[in-house]
Amino acid sequence: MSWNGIIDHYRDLLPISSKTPIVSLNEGNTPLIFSQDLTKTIGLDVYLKYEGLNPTGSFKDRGMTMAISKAKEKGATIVMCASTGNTSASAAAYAARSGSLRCIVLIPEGNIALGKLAQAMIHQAKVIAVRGNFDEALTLVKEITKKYPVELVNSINPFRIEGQKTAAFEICDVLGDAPEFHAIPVGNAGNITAYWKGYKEYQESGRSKRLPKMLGFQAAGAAPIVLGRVVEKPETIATAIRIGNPASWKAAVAARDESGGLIDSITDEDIIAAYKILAQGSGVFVEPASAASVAGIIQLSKNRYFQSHQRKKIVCTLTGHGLKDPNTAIKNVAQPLTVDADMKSVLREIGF
Ligand code: AN7
Repeated sequence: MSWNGIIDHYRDLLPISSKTPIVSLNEGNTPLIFSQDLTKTIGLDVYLKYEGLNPTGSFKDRGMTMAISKAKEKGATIVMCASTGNTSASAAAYAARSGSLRCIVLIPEGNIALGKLAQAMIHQAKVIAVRGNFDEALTLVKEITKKYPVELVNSINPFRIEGQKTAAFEICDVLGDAPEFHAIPVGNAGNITAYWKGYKEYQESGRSKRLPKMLGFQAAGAAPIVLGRVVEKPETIATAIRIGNPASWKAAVAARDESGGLIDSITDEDIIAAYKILAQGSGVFVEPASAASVAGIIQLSKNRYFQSHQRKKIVCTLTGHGLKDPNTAIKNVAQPLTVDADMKSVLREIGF
């Protein structure tokens, strides 16, 4: 059976009608990869939901197919978002795919990964770098889209959440039920909101029985939900989640509390350690923000949080592909050596 994207597959659980023009790049249906390496470390069965394998390399595509389809249905001509990079890459691609929508993106100057910038540009979005951070850019976008005929496609757009909840459906479909725990990075907090909505709806519709405890992780320098206050100058190496005032703050807290989970913070050091553990122990290359979910569960495991839950299932969402941010990868590993083009020199380097 061919896969034609999340709207086609989960149509009956999405606010879509026969009149909605579907704009899709066949997103979704991403692999759920069992990690032997992390299962050994954590003591739970660890599965990785590799969202970096979506068409533009991040989970945003699930939300964007919905937001762009609904914008087109409404007759919009321009869409706009603020972005730490992945939303802009996805919006730009889906706007191009729509064949009619113009796309405008505001990014924080100097703080978006190279691959994401390249994507927004090649898809011909109007890219505007602001001298400020994501939160300031989002405030501008909210004001502009309120006053002008421009459709907002950040995750405060409810159709984004609708699309993104399908990742939870896919996990239940593969595992036969929801896992006991779900770990996820938290930035603007749309995705944790979407997963929780998805898990609840699948249970209500009788397609799954269990509800997972939601475990959200923010970077220590950008952890407003953990601190309980806005962070004016968020800082982290994980630029995707360099956000100090998340739009879906309340919904994330509700997901945490209703599920009996938690939202915690991890240091940049631990994020980079988990980033390498994923690449080197599981063979999965993600961008730094995505490693937050794995860094988080390693930390919880060290604190014996999972002690009485041996062999239960935990799913970690890996939100974006490692190729988005090649600079961070190269900076954090040993550089390749250059040798003369002769057998002796090469063999010496291999250790023969
Ligand atoms: C790789 O692109 O906010 O908590 O503007 O790109 O739903 O915001 C990106 C967020 C995690 C956090 N991992 O998700 C944007 C943007 C990656 C991300 C998050 C983002 P939310």
